[in-house]
Amino acid sequence: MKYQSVEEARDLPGLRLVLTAGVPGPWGESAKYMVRYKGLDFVPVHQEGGGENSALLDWTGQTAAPVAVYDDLPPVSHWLDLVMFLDRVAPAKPLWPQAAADRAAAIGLSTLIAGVDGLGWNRRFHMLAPLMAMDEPPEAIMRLARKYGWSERAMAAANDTLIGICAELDRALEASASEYFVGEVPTATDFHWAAFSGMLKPLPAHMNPMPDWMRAAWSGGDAAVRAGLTVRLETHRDMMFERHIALPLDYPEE
Ligand SMILES: N[C@@H](CCC(=O)N[C@@H](CS)C(=O)NCC(=O)O)C(=O)O
Repeated sequence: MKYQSVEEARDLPGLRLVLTAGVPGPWGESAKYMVRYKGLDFVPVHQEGGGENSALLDWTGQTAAPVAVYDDLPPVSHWLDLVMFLDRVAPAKPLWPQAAADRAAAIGLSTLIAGVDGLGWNRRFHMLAPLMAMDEPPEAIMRLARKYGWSERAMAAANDTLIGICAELDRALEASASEYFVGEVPTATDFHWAAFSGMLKPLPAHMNPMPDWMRAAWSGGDAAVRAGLTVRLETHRDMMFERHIALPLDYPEE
């Protein structure tokens, strides 16, 4: 996989997927897994995590990854819109269940994983904490802290929130009649969990060659938080990578 720059990609036809270079950002990873699961071709486009990303801002009205842009349709940059959008442009292998109650359950669980104040959101506070404790945090860190709601208070609440989220995900999986969170086939929730669970226990280096600093941050933290990754939840994650997601993960620097 090789990224195009925003300038190169913005006038191309078809699907462009903006991804953070060099790290397995779980919002971008899960988007990529789902695009590939659907068998869609896409042009990967470069985003610099924590960077200014001014060309991306000019193109899509925001600076984070992922963003999906299809032909001349409006850019889609929120995780929920992104799943809805993929089901719209490629209805085969739907990522949400059809039945309303199942759909509501899957979207609710994905919100706990990928949404504001969800698993990824709170685990990011853990990553930012040591950097925000520096006398002069780097500019990129300050930018991320501002963008993603860092505060001492948010950080203080993160452990309990994470423990509650993992308990609910485990309960949902236990209650499911299949190996997937909701229904008999994978939904977006299963892909979200596969990507975001790495923030509690990354896949080994030969499958996920992530930078050491990030592996350390994602492997660390309070024991009760890490224990939230139950055997059941980890088994589900491994099943997803065996059946539905290509390894090793690829997120080149350039
Ligand atoms: N708008 C996105 C936000 C996704 C997100 O949090 N992206 C992060 C993680 S990969 C990111 O791009 N961080 C680096 C940055 O903002 O520069 C959503 O809520 O779905």
